[in-house]
Amino acid sequence: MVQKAEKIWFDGKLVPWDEANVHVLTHTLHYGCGVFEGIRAYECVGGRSAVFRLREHMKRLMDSAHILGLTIPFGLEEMIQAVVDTLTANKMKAGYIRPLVFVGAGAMGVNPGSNPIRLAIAAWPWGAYLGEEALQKGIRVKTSSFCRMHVNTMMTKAKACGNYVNSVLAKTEAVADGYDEALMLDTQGFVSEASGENIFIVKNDVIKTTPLTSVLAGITRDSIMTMARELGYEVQEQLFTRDELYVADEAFFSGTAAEITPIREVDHRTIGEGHAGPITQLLQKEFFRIATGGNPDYAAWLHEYSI
Ligand code: PPE
Repeated sequence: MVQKAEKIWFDGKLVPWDEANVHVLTHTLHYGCGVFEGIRAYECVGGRSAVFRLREHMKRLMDSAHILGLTIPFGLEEMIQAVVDTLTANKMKAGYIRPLVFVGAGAMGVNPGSNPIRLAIAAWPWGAYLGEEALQKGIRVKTSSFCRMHVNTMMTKAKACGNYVNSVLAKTEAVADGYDEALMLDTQGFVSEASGENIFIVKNDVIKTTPLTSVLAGITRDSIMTMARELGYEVQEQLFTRDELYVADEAFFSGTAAEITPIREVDHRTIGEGHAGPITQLLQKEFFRIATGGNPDYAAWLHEYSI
């Protein structure tokens, strides 16, 4: 269950959590044509708090809406302020933030027409996405029977609500089969991404991730590539196959919710030593140090606020 907060920002106003409701004929509820974001705020050294890469997330929200042809009735700066207002109204020093742009009620039929475009921003406390133990020990993964969408089937660069039907199918199958997460291949058969995470592998100290074809342009993915290069590692964006993953020295998932989650097993093959490898651990440590304000070189990634 989501841990309830006090207020939700809804179409320009902070409303009580229980009153942030919609009509059953809300267009997006029927056809999935909406876009969303997942953002984290961390409590920082020195008692302040910061939203991690807030501007980049809100820009991606605007891009996602643009791809779907939705015009958000709020500007970038207004939406950035709305996220901060949501956190402060709920006195949240840390948490997960979920902005959602959706097509409201009005006309029915697949054409959204002139139905209102609405924006809600909720925030709640959310610990480790795949469990605290997963961050340390790593998770067990299964290659999904579901492929990630072809680039002309769904718009994979958009963080679109409807895209997540594919994620839900893959994730529920993986969990029902006793795994922690699903790895999806693209329609050509190359490794794509997980239900809510990008993937990285490490081989002979070289870090590799999938290029931005069928995958979401993860902001954590981008942060990791920047950080890793700064730490002196070679990072490649290249297609790879599931058997290249099987023989990797290390592998991990990245995402706002999942942060950096090591992968210890794929399709019953142990990855590396079967626990978080040294490069994964180093990147995890550096990621949390940056997100909590411990590395001044990355101050530009943090949008500070105080409660
Ligand atoms: N791929 C997918 C499909 C995806 O959903 C996410 C985020 C990523 C990659 C990583 O993107 P980024 O967060 O910018 O590094 N998934 C969000 C939703 C998870 C959920 O279960 O809900 C998230 O991590 O917030």
